[in-house]
Amino acid sequence: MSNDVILVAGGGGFIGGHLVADLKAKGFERIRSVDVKPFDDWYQVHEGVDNRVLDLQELENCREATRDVARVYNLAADMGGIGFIEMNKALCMLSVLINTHLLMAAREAGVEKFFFSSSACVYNADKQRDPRVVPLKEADAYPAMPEDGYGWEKLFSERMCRHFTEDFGIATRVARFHNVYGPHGTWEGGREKAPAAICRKVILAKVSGRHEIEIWGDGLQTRSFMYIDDCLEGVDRIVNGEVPEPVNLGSSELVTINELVDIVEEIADLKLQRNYKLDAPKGVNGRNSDNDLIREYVGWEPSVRLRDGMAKTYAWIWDEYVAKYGAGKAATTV
Ligand code: GKE
Repeated sequence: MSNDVILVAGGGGFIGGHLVADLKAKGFERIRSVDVKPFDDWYQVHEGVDNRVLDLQELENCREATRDVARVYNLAADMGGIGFIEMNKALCMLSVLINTHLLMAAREAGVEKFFFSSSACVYNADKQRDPRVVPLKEADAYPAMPEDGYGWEKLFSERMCRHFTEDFGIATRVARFHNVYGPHGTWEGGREKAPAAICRKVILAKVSGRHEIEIWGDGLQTRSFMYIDDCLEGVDRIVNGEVPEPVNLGSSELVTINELVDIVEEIADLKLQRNYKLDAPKGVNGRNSDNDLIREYVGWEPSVRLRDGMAKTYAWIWDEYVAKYGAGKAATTV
């Protein structure tokens, strides 16, 4: 493999940027990293990589990106946390062009393996009404009633991968990511997910001296959050293993959002008055990952404890915050 080009689509994004670093560390020498964002907006730009700015919603650009490529990792999507995906359903659905055109171009280019990053947002809403959720099994995606907009796009694109395998013989792999967090991710601006948002809000409270925090929803909703290192390990195992169907890639450490705030308060050594914004975007009431299938296929599941991953994430966001706003000023976005 080391002489074939590997394409990371969405290499300027949070997970894509970490994936490029991981592939470099594994010794791959011909990596192409493509993102629609200008280089200044990439989360990480790695040296020794064929970095390109291309809009992969266009078929011609996908053809250019897949030239001489043996393996595609598709991490490219217009997405964000629940605040973004609830308000931008059409934009989220337009990511269907990326995966569709990438698959078409990959087929023309003779790509051997194609990885698609799907999401826990494909799961049927009826299975996620109770905060004490029964962990989601892969079969719970059907009958289909996914997250409106974003989830429908992911489910459709999963299906597209399946049929490109069945009809055209491209080996595809699909992982359903459950809320990934870590350093070098979005922490302000509207696309951030809860782990980064809570870190930012706690940091804001700390530096401003206003010891309160706004939490979306009642804080009783539950999630599991996967640290980026587990995500990379899982992607590697899924891509290199025999995994012929979409699998969960997520932590099974279930917490309420209040417990997530407890963890960040403890890391920051701070106690805050909590104000609950009940009309804010909330998403499903409960979501957890059932990891039986991934254990069965690759003999592994995510294991980084939330407390440990959040300590690293908090430290990184603290540095970013202080570099941007200083240690005494308040951020302009909350
Ligand atoms: N983003 C955010 N910001 N969420 C908050 C905040 C805040 O300040 N305060 C509380 N929350 C709550 C949200 O209301 C939601 O109930 C929960 O935290 C998680 O929000 P999230 O991290 O933005 O995203 P979700 O888990 O609801 O959904 C995400 O799921 C992933 C798959 O598991 C999606 O946004 C996708 O990005 C992704 O596919």
